[in-house]
Amino acid sequence: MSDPIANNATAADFAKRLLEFLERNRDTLSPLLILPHDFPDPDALSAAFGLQYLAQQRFGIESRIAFGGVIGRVENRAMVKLLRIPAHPLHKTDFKRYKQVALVDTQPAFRNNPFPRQRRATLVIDQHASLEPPNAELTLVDPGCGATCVIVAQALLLAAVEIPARLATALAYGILSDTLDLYRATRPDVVETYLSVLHHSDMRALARIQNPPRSRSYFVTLSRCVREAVMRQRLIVSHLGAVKVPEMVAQMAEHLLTYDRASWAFCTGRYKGRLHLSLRTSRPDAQAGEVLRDIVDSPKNAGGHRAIAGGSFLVGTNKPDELWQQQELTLQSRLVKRLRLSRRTEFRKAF
Ligand SMILES: [Mn+2]
Repeated sequence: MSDPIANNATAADFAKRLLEFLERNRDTLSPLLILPHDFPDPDALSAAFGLQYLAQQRFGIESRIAFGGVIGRVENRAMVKLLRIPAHPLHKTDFKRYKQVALVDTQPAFRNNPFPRQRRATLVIDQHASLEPPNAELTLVDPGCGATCVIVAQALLLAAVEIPARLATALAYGILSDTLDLYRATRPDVVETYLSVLHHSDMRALARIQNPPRSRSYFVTLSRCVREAVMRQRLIVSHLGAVKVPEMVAQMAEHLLTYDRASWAFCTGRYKGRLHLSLRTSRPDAQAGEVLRDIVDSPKNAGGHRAIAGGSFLVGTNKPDELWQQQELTLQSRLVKRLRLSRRTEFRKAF
């Protein structure tokens, strides 16, 4: 057993542990399954991509990246395509075939991955505080690192392996997107890690990922979002109804939060029998993750950090519209109570 990692640790301290672990177990870790959370975001994808590269280059460990759900958001699809990230939809037999599983940007107990509940993971690398101690051989959870891929990037830098441009670009974008362009990077080592990988990045590719061409369905959803938006004090809410991809819900909440009269934005969207939720806030003292966990029936259905929270729960397929609406409005009124909005105010059309 190694010593616990100190409270004032940097991402490099976690990265050292990762390198030691890979070194010590290099003969037994192949083949490794690398599992990001469902509907992986840029941070999860780049952490997986970086871990795969590090394991292969430095330790000769072979691995496969597989995820639940789909990659929906346009930026994320552009990222996977342009940077040729070898991420595959999870196959039913993957958990049988792979004895070694590394979870990145998620944990065995989280509901946002299909990892079998009773099983012990090989490795957990994450930035989200644990609800319970993860069942894993090695746990690297650094809630202050801004993005999970910061730990992986640090490991690559420490191991002094050459970082190819497409990996460096993925890591840079992963850090940017999880920290709101470094706005939420509270530790100097996070910014330093970003600058180190940026140095190796393909700036043209990065710009193309950040401003991808958007489909018609994107604008259809955007217009519905704006039309349906209601506002009460500084809370703006929009129920999007059926969405093509669940990431759209988070993206619309982010859009709404840029409204100068809003400091909280909440969106819902219906996708394959589940209601997907996204909460965003610009209040520096807020805990969006806690707020969202408080308003859903089971706290396990939601998660997040200070400024960002998301979740989903099953409503059911072929359920009547009224049932969906009822769920949406229940969440909305619980949110009003939870944020202690004045009783003398009411929701009005936002635009
Ligand atoms: Mn993350």
